[in-house]
Amino acid sequence: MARPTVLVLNGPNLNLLGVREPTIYGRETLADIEEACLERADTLELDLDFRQSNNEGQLIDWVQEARDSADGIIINAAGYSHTSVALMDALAASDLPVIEVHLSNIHRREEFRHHSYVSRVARGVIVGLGGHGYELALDAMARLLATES
Ligand code: CA2
Repeated sequence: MARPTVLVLNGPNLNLLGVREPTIYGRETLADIEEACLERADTLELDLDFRQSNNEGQLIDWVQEARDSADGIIINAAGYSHTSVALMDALAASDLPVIEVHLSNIHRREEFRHHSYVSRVARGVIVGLGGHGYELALDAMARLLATES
């Protein structure tokens, strides 16, 4: 039987992880997080499609395509979490389970980060646990897919 596919989307500036601002986001790079996710996904018998873009339209295109190519979406939309109604609409239209991840605890930070449009369409939200949050999201997604399909 085919393994379920989970699309992991990363938004703007996350390509800079580990390179700039280590005091907020730590020293782990996005490539490190991808590697840990690949390992975790393999243990969970999931296929992983891990991507990053700085472009809102590109993220929306990938969410639209996921309807036919993925079984669930894990997303750290970065700055677009707080601004993008369009990305929220695309996630809602995908009809796929969505789990939102943030490396930092957005609720301990500036007021403008406390609201996320993505949260409104997410089944669950994991914040403040760094790269480990992505692995926890994969665990949760595996359980959702196993119990709901
Ligand atoms: O905590 C998170 O994961 C965020 O999604 C990260 C976003 C921020 O806008 C959200 O409020 C919370 C920022 C991603 C940019 O990451 C950088 C990494 C290194 C250097 C500069 C930015």
